[in-house]
Order: sequence, then structure tokens, then C-alpha cells
Amino acid sequence: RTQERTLIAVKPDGVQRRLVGDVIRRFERRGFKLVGMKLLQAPEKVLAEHYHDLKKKPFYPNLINYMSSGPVVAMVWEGYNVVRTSRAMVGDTDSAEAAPGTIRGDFSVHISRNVVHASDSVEVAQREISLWFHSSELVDWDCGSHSSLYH
Ligand code: YYY
Ligand code: MG
Repeated sequence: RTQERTLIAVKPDGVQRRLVGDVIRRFERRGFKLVGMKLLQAPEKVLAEHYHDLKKKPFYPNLINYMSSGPVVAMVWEGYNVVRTSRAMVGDTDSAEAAPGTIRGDFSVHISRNVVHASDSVEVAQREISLWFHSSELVDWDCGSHSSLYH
């Protein structure tokens, strides 16, 4: 499905470290299509919903503090198998385990400052996209290189 979409977010450490461009470049060059993007200070309510499954984890308060510590860049990327491929591009949750060549493996050293978020399933991606974006903020545009990327 070339219409699959995922939520990618550059976290506050990535924005502070001027890594937004590097993250975007990797998704563009892989062949994915950017259909939504914004810089925002994430509201606590959005973060609580975004990480609802981690509420009972010991690291949860630190995670919310960190995610609130500065702006994030939220993006929606579209393309064939984008959810699974972007998880591979992002790398292991624990930066110490993330392979070189992945975003976390190239740009981070610790699990608590791992630069990016990527949705982990198609269902979760749909939920996260509607949490972070209004449908009017997503742009359905024709990519000129479509026939070079897909048959
Ligand atoms: O999807 P992903 O970001 O790779 O990992 P999750 O298990 O969903 O955890 C979300 C987020 O929580 C992770 O990116 C860093 C943080 N975290 C942490 O600080 N310490 C842990 N032991 C596990 C996760
Ligand atoms: Mg996750």
C-alpha cells in the first residue's frame, strides 16, 4: 500500500541539536512523501495520550518531562510499507543497541534521549496521526517521482 502513513517526530533533543534536517533528509531520500509537518510545544494532554501505554513504567515521568522540555517537529510520511521501514530507519529504542546507519545509531547514545519517534504499527500510526494532526493539516499531493519509486 503506497498510501500507508506514519507519524515521525523529532523529539526535543533532536530539535535542540539541529538534527531536524538530517531526519527529514533521510525520509526524503528513502523515497517517502511528506504530507504533514509542524513545530510545536507538545501539550501535556497529547503526550499523555501518545504514551498512554507507558503510564505505569518507572521512566514515564522523566519521559513526559523530556518530551515537554522544548519543541518537537511532528511529521506525517507516506509510502509503501512506511511504518515498518521507518522503524528500521530509526533503529532500536535503546540507542546503545541501535545499529550504525540508523537515526538513533548515528545520532544518539542513550535510551532517554533517542532523537526521534516513529509509530510502531499501522493501527497505532493512524491513532497517532489523528492525535497530532487535524485532517486539514495533511496535504495530499502528487509526487512527480512516483513512477520512479513504484511500478
Ligand atoms: O517506540 P520507541 O520509541 O522505540 O520505544 P517505546 O517502548 O514506545 O518507548 C517510548 C520512549 O520511552 C522511548 O523512545 C524512550 C523512552 N524510554 C525510556 O526512556 N526508557 C526505557 N527503558 C524505555 C523507553
Ligand atoms: Mg513506541
